[in-house]
Amino acid sequence: MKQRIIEKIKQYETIIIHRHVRPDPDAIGSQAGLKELILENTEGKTVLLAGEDDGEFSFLKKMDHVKDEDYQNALVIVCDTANVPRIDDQRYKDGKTLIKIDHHPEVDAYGDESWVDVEASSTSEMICELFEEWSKEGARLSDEAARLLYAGIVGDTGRFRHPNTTDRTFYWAGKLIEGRFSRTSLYNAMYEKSIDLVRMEGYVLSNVELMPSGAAYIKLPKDLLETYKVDAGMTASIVNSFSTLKGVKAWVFFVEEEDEIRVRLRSKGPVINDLAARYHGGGHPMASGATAYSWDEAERLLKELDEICERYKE
Ligand SMILES: [Mn+2]
Repeated sequence: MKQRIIEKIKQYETIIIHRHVRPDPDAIGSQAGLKELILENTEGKTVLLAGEDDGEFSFLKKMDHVKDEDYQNALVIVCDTANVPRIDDQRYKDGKTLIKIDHHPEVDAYGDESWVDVEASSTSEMICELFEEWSKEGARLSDEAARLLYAGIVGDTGRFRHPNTTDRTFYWAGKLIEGRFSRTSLYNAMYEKSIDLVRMEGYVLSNVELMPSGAAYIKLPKDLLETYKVDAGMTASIVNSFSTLKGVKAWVFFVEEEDEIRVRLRSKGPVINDLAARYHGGGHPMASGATAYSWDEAERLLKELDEICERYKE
């Protein structure tokens, strides 16, 4: 599969790389890291990054302006996205050939070629594996590619703490830090928080509820977010703020938006992506997202999470 993907990359003059909406460091890291890898090892290709520019992680890479006509005869590669509606920029289907590269459990099987590896910590780690295959023909990895892929791995493993971290992950982390980039600046940029968000985190820590089952939750209604001058998207960076709470097995953030409640689920044992899937979402077994359309629906989800934690045996 890796060889087939490399062959496709060599065949096409224009390559457009997509990733999921509301990108995280792995989405941008794998997308932009792949672009760097291609540019470093080929000549005369146009490689474009599609998707909306994201304020939070734009220090990783700015997106390109992709025109409709760019898709004619283009190879399109989608990174880190299990389901088609979550692909940022739905023109992904307008190219000549489509390739999926992802580490999430498969939701939509799309693409003329599809490489899904749920054992990989991150899509960025998969791009490292693609590089390894390509390096048999002498391919090289630039410092910038190393910085981007390292950011993706760090992001998806929660700085090598999550159980998706394997010996392969550490192997690649070791290889990537041979690149010349400042890990200190990268960490600072990835994890810095505004004073508003720090105060919001203070609220979360003071108001988290821990149920006897080991399920924990926090509700962040719209007016509260307004008081703290924090928007729903920003709460992603504080979702692990009480992960070290003694007795917690799985937890949920309910973040109210205009006409829906965004649900961020995390776990230290019980599998929660089936639950997320029942509430218009999905994701990894230990980290998922969902949507509730009312506080009643949010309550039902919480009750199910409570039962899942109750049943869970280590
Ligand atoms: Mn990922």
